[in-house]
Amino acid sequence: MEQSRIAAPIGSALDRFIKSRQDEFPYASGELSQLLRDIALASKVVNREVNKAGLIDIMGAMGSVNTTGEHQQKLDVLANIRFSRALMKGGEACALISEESESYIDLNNSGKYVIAIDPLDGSSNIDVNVSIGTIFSIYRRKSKTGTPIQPEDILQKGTEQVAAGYILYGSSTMLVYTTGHGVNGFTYDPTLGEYFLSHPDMKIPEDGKIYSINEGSYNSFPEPVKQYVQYCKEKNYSGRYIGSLVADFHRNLLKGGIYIYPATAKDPNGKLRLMYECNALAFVVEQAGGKASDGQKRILDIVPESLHQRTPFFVGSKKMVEKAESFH
Ligand code: P6P
Repeated sequence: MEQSRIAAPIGSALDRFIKSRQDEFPYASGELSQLLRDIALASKVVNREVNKAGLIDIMGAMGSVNTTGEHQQKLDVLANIRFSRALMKGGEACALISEESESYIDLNNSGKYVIAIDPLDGSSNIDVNVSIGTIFSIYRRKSKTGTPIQPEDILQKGTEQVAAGYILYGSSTMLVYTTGHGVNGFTYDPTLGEYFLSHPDMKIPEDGKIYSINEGSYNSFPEPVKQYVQYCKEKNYSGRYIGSLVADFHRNLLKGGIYIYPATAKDPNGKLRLMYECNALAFVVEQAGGKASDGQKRILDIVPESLHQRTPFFVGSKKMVEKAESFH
């Protein structure tokens, strides 16, 4: 019989919390715990740079574009370097999939885990001081450790995630993650350089009255999406769209709501990427009692065919996602 877990008290430091939950990780002898610590450490460095963005000349686009054609802001590049370095030095991850890298990065070590990451999502908001975020997924490698990375290590569907989460660099910085045993949120105290448990066992309200979608693309939405948007208007729901996925997702997680990035004329498969944006948030939202689909199919069941593949994304309160799906 599973030992009833004593809830960690609010204010527990992240390190202590991770250690106290280590027994939840099957056959992990501390590597996954260390990996979560490596990610948290990198986020503290990125947080410092995000908060200084206005002071040091790292604002604004770096001129280059990333693998998916989006203008790279300097902080994107810095965040990618910070997370890659932390994971490489940490030694627990053998490969890294990143929005900022065309193909996966072989970290040349015998780590048991593969990380998929969007180092800084919503970075076009940096210059206007809007919240931005990091999104990450953790998978176990399928092939034998110490052998060359195989395609089956890299293109894994969302149900294979062993952990996932995000960091929100907002009015306060928060780390929210799951290892498949619920969702816990930690708030960063920069004066102590530590994350503390502030939102234990997070659950998304089953229903809500907030819908997040870029209605500027309304004319090119698929018919079912147009019908759902009209439905939201008839119900007098609130439209809330920050233009930063992690910020919209986090607000909806706390208050109830739905975020939709559907197929549009510009992005016929949707704009968001399966491997390092949608899968992680789909895992978190399901663990919090919510739902995530492409409008019809469960996100976590989508078998990836390429690293940067996009998917329409409907994520949030279970009843709201189901209502949106009912128009399809
Ligand atoms: P649009 C940011 O580029 C992002 O990936 C998400 O963070 C955000 O929700 C979305 O794209 C905004 O896209 O087309 O509405 O500006």
